[in-house]
Amino acid sequence: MSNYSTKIDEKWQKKWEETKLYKFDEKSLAKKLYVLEMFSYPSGAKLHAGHWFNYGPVDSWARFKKMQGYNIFQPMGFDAFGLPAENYAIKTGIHPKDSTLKNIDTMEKQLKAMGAMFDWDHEVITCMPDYYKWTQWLFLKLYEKGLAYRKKAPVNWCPSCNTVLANEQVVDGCCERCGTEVTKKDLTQWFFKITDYADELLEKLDTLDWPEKTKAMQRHWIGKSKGAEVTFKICDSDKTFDVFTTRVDTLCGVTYVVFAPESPLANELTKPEFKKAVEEYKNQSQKQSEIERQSLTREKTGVFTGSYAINPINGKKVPIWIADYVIYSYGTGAVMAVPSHDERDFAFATKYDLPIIRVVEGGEELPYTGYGKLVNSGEFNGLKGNEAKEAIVAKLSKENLGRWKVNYRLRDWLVSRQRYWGAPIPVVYCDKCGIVPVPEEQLPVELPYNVEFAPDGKSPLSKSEEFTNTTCPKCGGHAKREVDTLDTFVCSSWYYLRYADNKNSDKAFDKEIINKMLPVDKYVGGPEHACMHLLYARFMTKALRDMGYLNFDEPFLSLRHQGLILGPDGQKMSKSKGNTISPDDCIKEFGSDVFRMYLMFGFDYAEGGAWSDDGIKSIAKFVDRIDRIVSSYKEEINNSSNSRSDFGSDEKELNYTRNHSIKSITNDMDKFQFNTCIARMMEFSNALSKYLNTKNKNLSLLKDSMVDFIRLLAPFAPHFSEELWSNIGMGYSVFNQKWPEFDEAALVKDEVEIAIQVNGKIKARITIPSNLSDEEIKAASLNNETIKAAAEGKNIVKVIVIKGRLVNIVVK
Ligand code: ANZ
Ligand code: ZN
Repeated sequence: MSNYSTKIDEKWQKKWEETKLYKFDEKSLAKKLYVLEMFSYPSGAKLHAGHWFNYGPVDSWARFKKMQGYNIFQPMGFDAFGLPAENYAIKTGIHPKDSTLKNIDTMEKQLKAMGAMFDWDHEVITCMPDYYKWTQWLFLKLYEKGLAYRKKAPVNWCPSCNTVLANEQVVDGCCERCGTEVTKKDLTQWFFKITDYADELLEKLDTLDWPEKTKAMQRHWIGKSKGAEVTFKICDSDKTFDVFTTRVDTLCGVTYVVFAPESPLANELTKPEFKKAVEEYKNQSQKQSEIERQSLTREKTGVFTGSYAINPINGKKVPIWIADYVIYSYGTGAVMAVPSHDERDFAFATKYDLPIIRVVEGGEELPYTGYGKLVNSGEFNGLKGNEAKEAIVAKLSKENLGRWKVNYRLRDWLVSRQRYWGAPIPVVYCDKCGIVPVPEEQLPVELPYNVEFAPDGKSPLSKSEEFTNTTCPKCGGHAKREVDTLDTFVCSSWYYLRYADNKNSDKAFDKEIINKMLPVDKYVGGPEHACMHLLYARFMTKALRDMGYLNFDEPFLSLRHQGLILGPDGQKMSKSKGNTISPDDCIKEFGSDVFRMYLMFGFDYAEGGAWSDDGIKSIAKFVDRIDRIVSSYKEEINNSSNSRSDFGSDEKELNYTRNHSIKSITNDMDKFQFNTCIARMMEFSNALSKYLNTKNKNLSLLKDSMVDFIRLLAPFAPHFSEELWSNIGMGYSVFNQKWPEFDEAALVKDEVEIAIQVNGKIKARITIPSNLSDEEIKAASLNNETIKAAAEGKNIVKVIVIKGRLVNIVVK
């Protein structure tokens, strides 16, 4: 068994801490490298294998960069507000603050046991008043700028979490957190105007070194759509309404128009005799999720309002319907229906017997959704595609009945929550003054401790008289505090800024510091954050930039995702399935370096995969092997009196592997291909071991190779390598060593193996000196016994030499 154990872990962790080895050097910012892993949520479940998979390999990468001379800033903290602590409190009666702080304590210990280079001096905990004071400040700044506003709107409601949700938190119609189907409620809520940044959020994606898939998801979520807005008049009324269409060329084919059930105008234009049916329909559609409503296959339903509209292009009267396949929050919440060229309209018109008029040529059957020459379109007949669109918009715009329009799928970010464990929204409501922001000097608006937080759909803070009743900062009269709290995604939308200046008590952060420390150079975390955290953080950075608080455009220049570590059964780890792997147990058994190295070797970083007990055991054996190599190395160095100084073939072989390892590992580390790095380390260790068994060694080469080996190993097995480094008599610390460089000359092998073909078929392989000329290679090939036999009695027509690879002999 090896000498490596958790004792070694502890020994070096202590020393690292005492010597402040990983302290970020604030004075040398020229080579700063901000390495960030998504901070974790302090849940009761402690650190799991997934946290380790995020933090361990990335820490190794940061160590590699440190050895390359970078000044590493790698902070850690806790995303500490949020529902799980509150739900846990409801279940157990333990106050969220108490359970959260206790969990943070445990997780800090676990994180320290990992031995990562986290700079704990920069820790950030979002549920502490010294942090959320600034989250509230941010809210006030956005409010001043008109980027935070309150409005009544149909919003997503999770009946199980008892709170509203942002659009981004609704996944396939269900609550992202608990999986319950989301319903709609009309509520007055706070929003951040992320839509003001839709274009920049979209365009700047091209400049980012992010996984393509993640960029594609954000692009889709932002959903830029270019089309036209067309104004319809309502018959017997002076009212008008707009529709958004991407197919204005089909305008003459409109046979009815449709409003979303939530549309207030739809209510107004419903004729008395249709009121009852419309009311019923609205109630029923409220129960449907947005996904259901947008589903192409679901049977379309709707009701007639009794009113008509005028198609502005041809003056035709068309009926106005209400149907839930039209989404209130998209476009204008109303559509012009063209059943001949739109699938959904076609299904609807067929069901309700509405007219279907073809206006685009092409396809045999209707609906035909492609482009083609217009028909049944009066003066526009014969025009096609964009030309037709241009002509129609031109005509409409003369009477101000149509215009080009860009639409986005992205909606403003709903940030208020009807829950307890979050940052209170810093505004008060005064009978006289209305909405009054809490003045900055009065921040933080502290979250009171003694609150009845069991959920009943009302904000828990509303039940605290002490909290709600206050005086108006403007007029001094009686006022009530906002009782909703901020979505925890608001807390995490700016934590990477606070890390850089976490102790600042006058400001959220100092502009000068921030501008030097950011953007984050490498950000690593789960891919599930594509359309939430990663989008929100980008928005927040841009908003702060435009308010003059920082001067960069994007928070995270380079992003990587880690895959998912599954249980040994290939299933997602979960307590109920009993397939979880406890990092604590593994570390106790194998030491943290073995655990880390297994994670790096056993999986493709971006893919993850199923846990294997044999896998981690084989890494433990690898560590033992290294330990033995270093022992016999020491013996050799101490006892050998003579050493050869030249390079024989054994030396060349070792030196080749050594340099090859350095080159490949340096390359692969930058690509986050950790598994191949460890594979190279295994090869290198085999080469060392083999060389140690040769006689008459070149000790200087042996020493250089050993030193390089331990320097290469250091990022992957930080504690173990530090121990080995000291064992072979080198000074503290291996992490102050330079990353080894390779010698290109050593990578030129003296000999190469080439294949010899006869008429294109490989007949033999020979090993020849790599510096032979074409003529010499030719001669060597023809001299080979197998080839001689194969060519016997035949005419050699041609010999083609492809240097370093093969020779083809053409015979007849
Ligand atoms: C008439 C039309 C004719 C359309 C045709 C399509 C084909 P994207 O690309 O997603 O932006 N639409 C507009 N607002 C809607 C809403 N609130 N709810 C449901 N559907 C809505 O899609 C734009 C198209 O989706 C619009 O173009 C409109 O239908 C529909 F042959 O207008 B189209
Ligand atoms: Zn007032």
